[in-house]
Amino acid sequence: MCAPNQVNKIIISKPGEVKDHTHDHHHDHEHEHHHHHDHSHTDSHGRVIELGQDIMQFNDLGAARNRGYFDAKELKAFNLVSSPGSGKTSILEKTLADLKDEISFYVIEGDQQTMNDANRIDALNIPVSQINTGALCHLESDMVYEAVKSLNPAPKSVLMIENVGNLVCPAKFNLGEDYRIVIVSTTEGDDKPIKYPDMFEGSQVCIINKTDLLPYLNFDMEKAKDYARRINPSIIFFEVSATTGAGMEKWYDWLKEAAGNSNM
Ligand SMILES: Nc1nc2c(ncn2[C@@H]2O[C@H](COP(=O)(O)OP(=O)(O)O)[C@@H](O)[C@H]2O)c(=O)[nH]1
Ligand SMILES: [Mg+2]
Repeated sequence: MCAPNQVNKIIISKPGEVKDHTHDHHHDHEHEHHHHHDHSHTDSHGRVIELGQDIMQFNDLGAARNRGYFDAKELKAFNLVSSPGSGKTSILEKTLADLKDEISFYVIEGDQQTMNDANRIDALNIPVSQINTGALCHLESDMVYEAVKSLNPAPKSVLMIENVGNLVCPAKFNLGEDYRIVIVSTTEGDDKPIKYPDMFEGSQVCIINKTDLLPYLNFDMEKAKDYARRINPSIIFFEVSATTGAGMEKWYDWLKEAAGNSNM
């Protein structure tokens, strides 16, 4: 696997946004990404719902295109979603460090701003592309297409996509991934699944992180799982601590199998 000499960056330009901040960054590989929200898709009455439907259709088409790309490369894609700070990047860092000799990984990082997470992945010598979504609270399929093309992953590799930290918007945007993994941490409380059901409904796996903090919290593990199962009876749980490494082996076993198996 070849290590990147620089972290790739994609910036989403938004309508009416002053673009000069996009030129502040000192990275050679910037792509101006003219996002489809630039277009006016309202009807003569300016009805917002039409715009919404159009965005979803556009996203679903892009997701299908991504699927074709992933399938052609026999690549498995995992979409990691959570609230900010649940530990997506920490789990990713530990997983990549522990499995990079067994699996050929590529990473797409989505954040509103900064290269911070991509730099954390780059430090492990894993090819990574950072997408800064600006005003958008989620990744969309066309952004992932641009990023994955720039990464040009090797056949039969694994693409890890860290979505923008948010339990609402990313639920609606299919990226063409094979699996969506929702991460919750013990510090967030055990009622997240019933507060944000859409995110749990569409995820095949739920990682419960920061189990090392359980002694200090009143997080009820069984209650959290029960809430999630009410929404999605087949969801699979892994209880982990990215900090101590507890429980990570079971997650790795699942990931290795999912990376080698056909789509769900
Ligand atoms: N105690 C504890 N802290 C953790 C754990 N995983 C992540 N953190 C901390 O939680 C914070 C947010 O983690 P990060 O991986 O950046 O979350 P992200 O925003 O979901 O990518 C950081 O300060 C991490 O060190 C864990 O298992 N236990
Ligand atoms: Mg992160």
